[in-house]
Amino acid sequence: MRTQVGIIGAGPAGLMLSHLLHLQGIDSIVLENRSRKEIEGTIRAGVLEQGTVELLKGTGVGERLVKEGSVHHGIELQFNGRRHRINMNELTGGKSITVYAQHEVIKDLVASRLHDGAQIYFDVRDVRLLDIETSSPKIRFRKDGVEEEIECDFIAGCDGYHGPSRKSIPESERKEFKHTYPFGWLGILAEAPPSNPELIYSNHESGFALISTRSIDIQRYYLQVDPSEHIENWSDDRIWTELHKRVDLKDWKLNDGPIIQKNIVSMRSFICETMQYGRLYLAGDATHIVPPTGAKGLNLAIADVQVLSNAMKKYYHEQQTELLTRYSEICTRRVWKAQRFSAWMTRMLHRNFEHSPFEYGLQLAELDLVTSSQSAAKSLAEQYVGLPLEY
Ligand code: RFL
Ligand code: PHB
Repeated sequence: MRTQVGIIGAGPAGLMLSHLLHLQGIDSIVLENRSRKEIEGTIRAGVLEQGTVELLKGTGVGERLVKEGSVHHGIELQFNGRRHRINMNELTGGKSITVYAQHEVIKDLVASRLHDGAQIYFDVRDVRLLDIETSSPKIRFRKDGVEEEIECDFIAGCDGYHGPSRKSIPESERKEFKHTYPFGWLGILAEAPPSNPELIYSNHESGFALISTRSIDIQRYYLQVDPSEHIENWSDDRIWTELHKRVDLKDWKLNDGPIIQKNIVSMRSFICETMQYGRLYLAGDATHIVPPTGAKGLNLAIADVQVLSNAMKKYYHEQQTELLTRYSEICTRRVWKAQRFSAWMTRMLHRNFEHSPFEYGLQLAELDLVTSSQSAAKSLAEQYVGLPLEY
């Protein structure tokens, strides 16, 4: 087989890249080791930045997002038993975020790609990258027990943190930065009506809680737990008791209902520099992980492939290699800023049980500042709705 761009991974990064390249008349093949059903059913992100929404709408994959997504003009921060609204819309000159589940974005992208005749191979095995330092890199894999090979001009490694792409770059050529947080998130989906028109990020003495939504009858809630916790230790009753304790106010109670999904994720930051080597370009979680408190992971993945598809367009249509050469440099600037924001939000909102009362006092003062100073709130709002794509 031959294509222009071989894409490993059908997550938001890989599918969106394939879609953007198609719109530029550039051919790609996508390889995914899970089934279509699995990728369309994995529960993850919910918050889309303004720029991500505009890109999805502007490239013809935003129809359902417009109908079913929920546009939010603000978020609420809760601490010391009081709630404070950050009016993002006003603070950013009219910007907003949209709550629309990641697996719905995946469904929309897969449907659009298949409609446009794309080649997506699901359930592939044993994906290997070869000759990435040459001008004709190759991807070998097995499909239904048969060994296959794709020859291409470029490989895009969009295969998440555990995929093989990043590891194909010699260790001596990549610098990796890692940080682990002493926090985990227990996430649930519950059958209940929305509790609040906007997201609530709550800092409580017993730990952080986040109130998000999915639809008029499904809600998404998160609780800070120890990262070594096991989900079996969390009965539905225990989850509801803890959620109510961390978010209820005198005159406001969280809506609860049957829990239809629950799991625990740990939290870390990771950056791989470089994001490119030879003819291999990395994008999304394959090259950076952020803690979910800033809601940036999927948005960064989309920003990466926007830069990459533009660089490839310049290469194929104008024979210019400058943007391709600068891909890693352009993306890592944005990635570091998103890391900074996500780490800051994480530290400000979670309860660190190793902290002294003095450190906890500083944390509450930070929340007080962000919710009382317009310039501090503006900085949060600008980053939450998404910094502009600069290059
Ligand atoms: P993905 O989504 O991990 O996709 C990678 C794909 O590659 C496949 N793959 C392989 N394919 C072929 N061969 C191999 N050997 C392969 N190995 C792996 C995988 O099966 C998969 O389909 O990475 P991508 O595309 O870079 O997208 C990144 C996002 O998924 C991620 O950053 C977000 O989910 C992070 N995130 C959030 N991001 C936001 O922007 N806003 C949010 O509100 C938000 N909330 C969240 C989140 C992540 C969370 N978890 C579960 C960590 C909330 C949570 C709880
Ligand atoms: C979600 O709705 O899943 C969500 C919302 C905000 C975050 C992370 C996840 O910061």
